Amino acid sequence: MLDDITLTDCAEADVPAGSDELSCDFEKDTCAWYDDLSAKLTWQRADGKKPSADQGPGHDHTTGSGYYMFITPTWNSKPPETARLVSFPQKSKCVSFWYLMYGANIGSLRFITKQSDGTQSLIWMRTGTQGNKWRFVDLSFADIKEPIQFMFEGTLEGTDGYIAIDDVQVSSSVNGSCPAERECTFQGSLCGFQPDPTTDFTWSRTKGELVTDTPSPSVDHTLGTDKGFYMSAQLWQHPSDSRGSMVTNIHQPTLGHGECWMFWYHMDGRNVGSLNIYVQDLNSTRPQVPLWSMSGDQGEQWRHGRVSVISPHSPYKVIFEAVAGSEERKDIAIDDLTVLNDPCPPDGFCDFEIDMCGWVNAYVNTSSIEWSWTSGISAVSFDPEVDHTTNTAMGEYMCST
Ligand SMILES: [Ca+2]
Ligand SMILES: [Ca+2]
Repeated sequence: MLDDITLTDCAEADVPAGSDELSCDFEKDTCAWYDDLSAKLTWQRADGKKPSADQGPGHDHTTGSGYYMFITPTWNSKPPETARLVSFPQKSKCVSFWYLMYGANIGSLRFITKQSDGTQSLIWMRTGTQGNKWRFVDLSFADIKEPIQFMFEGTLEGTDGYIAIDDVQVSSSVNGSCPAERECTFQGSLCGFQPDPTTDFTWSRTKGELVTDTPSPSVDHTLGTDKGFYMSAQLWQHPSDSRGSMVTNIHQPTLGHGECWMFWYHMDGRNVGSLNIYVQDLNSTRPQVPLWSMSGDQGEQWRHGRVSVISPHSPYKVIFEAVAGSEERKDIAIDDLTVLNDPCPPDGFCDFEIDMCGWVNAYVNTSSIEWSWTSGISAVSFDPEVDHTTNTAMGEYMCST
C-alpha cells in the first residue's frame, strides 16, 4: 500500500515502472493513480453493472456499464471529508477527464498540481451540483518544465449525492500543444489562445490580485476569488476604437448540427465598448464571420454568453475581439469557456440542464428567496418531483426555497 508519497530530487529511474500509465478508464484497476491514505476518505472504484444506491451515479462514462471512481456521503459522514487520487511526478502536458457531481450541497472537486518543492496549484474546481450527467474537462500544462504530480481532490459537504470521475487521459503534447481545449478556466494556461498580430493590442491572462485599482474584474468566474485567472482586454490602457483579438487553436470540424460555445463575460463601464465573436473557416478565403456581439455596460458581474458554431466541412478558429469604448475606466474580460458537442438552445430558452443560462439571483431586498440549481433527487419536500424537460427526477429545474 502506498501513502502520501512525496518525491524530491528523484532521478527519473527512481519512479516506479508504469507510473506514467495515467490514462485510465478504470475498467480493470486504477492504473497508476493511487489514493492518498492520509486523507479522511478514499476514492472507491464502482461497478456500473451492479449499480446500487451507495455506488454513485450507477453508470460509467466509458460504456455506460463499466467502472468509475467516486465518493459519496455515508450515514456516519462528518462533512467536510476529502479524498485524493494522486499520480507520481511525470512530464505529461495534456490532461482530460470526465466528471459527474450531483446532489444538493454535494461539495467540490478540484484538480491540483504539486511541484517537487511541495508547491500546490489549484488548476480547476467545480462546487455544487453540476447536474446528473458526465461532463468533460481538458487542461494543458505546456509551460511546465519540471515533473509534477497531478491530484483529484474531492470534498464532500452534503449528506446525499456523489462526485465521480472516469476516462482520464494523460498524454504528451504534439508539436508543443495539446488538442484544442473544450473547457478552459484560464487557471493553468492560455488554453491555446494566441494574439492576433494584425490588431492594435493583445489580451492578458490575469487575476484580481494583479489588477487592484483598475476596472478589471476583482474576482474570476471559476473560483470567485482574486486568485482565479481570466482573460482581460485591459481596455483602460487603450484608446477609444482600438481593437484587440485573441484567436483559438484550430478546432476540428463540428458535427452537422454544430456545437455550442459557452462562456462568461464581464463588461464594466458605461461606454465600455464591444465584445465580438467571429469564426474563421480555415478551408476558405472568406473573411471572418460574425457570430455574436455585445456592447455597452453589463454591470459589475460575470454574465453568461453562448453561441452556436457550425463548421462540418472544415477545421476552424474562433476569434474574440474587444473594441475599446470612450469611457476611461473600462474593461472587457472572459472566463470559463466550454464547448459542447450540441447546438445551443434557442435564445430565451433555458432548460437548466446545462447551467443557469446566465440567469443570476437578484437580491432586491432582504427576502430570503434564492433560486438554487437542483433536481428531484436532491430536492427538499414541497418541490416538484420531476422537471419538465426530461420528465424524470434526473432533470434539473429551478425552485425557490
Ligand atoms: Ca469507465
Ligand atoms: Ca478562471
